[in-house]
Amino acid sequence: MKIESFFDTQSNTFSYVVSCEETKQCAIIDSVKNYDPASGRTDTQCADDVIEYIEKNDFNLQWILETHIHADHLSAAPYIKDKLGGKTGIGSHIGDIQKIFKALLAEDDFKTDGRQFDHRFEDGEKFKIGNLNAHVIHTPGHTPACITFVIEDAVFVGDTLFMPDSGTARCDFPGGDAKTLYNSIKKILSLPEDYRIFICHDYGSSQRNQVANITTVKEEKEKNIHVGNNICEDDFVRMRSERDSTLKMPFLMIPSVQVNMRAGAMPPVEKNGIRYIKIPVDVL
Ligand SMILES: N[C@@H](CCC(=O)N[C@@H](CS)C(=O)NCC(=O)O)C(=O)O
Ligand SMILES: [Fe+2]
Repeated sequence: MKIESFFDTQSNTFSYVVSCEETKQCAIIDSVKNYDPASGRTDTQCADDVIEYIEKNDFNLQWILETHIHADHLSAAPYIKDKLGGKTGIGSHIGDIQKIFKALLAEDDFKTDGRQFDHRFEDGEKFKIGNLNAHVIHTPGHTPACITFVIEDAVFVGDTLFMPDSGTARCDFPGGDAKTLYNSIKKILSLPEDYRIFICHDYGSSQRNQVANITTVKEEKEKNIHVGNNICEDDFVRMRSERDSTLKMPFLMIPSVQVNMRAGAMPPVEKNGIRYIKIPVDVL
């Protein structure tokens, strides 16, 4: 198994390509399409870097996976699928979050059964990337539909855990819940201690100048500033709620959710042939 990391400096997101060296099959986890809300223009540089890596290595793209409906960047899934093929996949609770944003955005025709994605992964579902063994753990809390991919000894936790010195993800998005996140994190921390954890965002920390993205179950268990050292549920929920009340909405929250709930597709064209992203006023 080979794992390549890609970092988007606009949203501080790590995307991954996980490949099976025997079969040359691969999966992308959490791709990024850049977006400038001032001009409404998208940019595919991040996704192109991933595509170039896959093509250069002669890999065949089997899966385009999302750990959750991201609220801080647009997914590049349809762009990548168009170039390389592959099946898109997300957690089976996707409908819960689609319903929330359908109501918020008054998208009457939008279907909330997750059909926009090729596959919806159930909790515990097993799948393959070439000869690599993978399975899914339902890890809600940051959003109701978050999942973690365990691929051999590599754990792609999305936004549940961050690096040990950075803690955990926020729980104040619609449908988020700190108690639920605490219990999801417990599931991740019960994996073997030597399993590697690959995180989805890093915003740096006071203790290091550079971003980082790889740790282990053991390190998170011992050193994570929000959940390490057996912090109890009540203390976690109190800390998380206090911290969340200080955080601003992500810069790209509104564009991200309405594109990502469509598996990365833009909203449908209007009569003039143009696609629009809506902004709900005085709601969020
Ligand atoms: N400043 C970033 C914040 C992004 C953000 O809120 N990230 C979420 C994950 S999608 C989070 O959990 N952040 C935790 C934190 O900022 O402490 C932005 O505007 O994009
Ligand atoms: Fe997130």
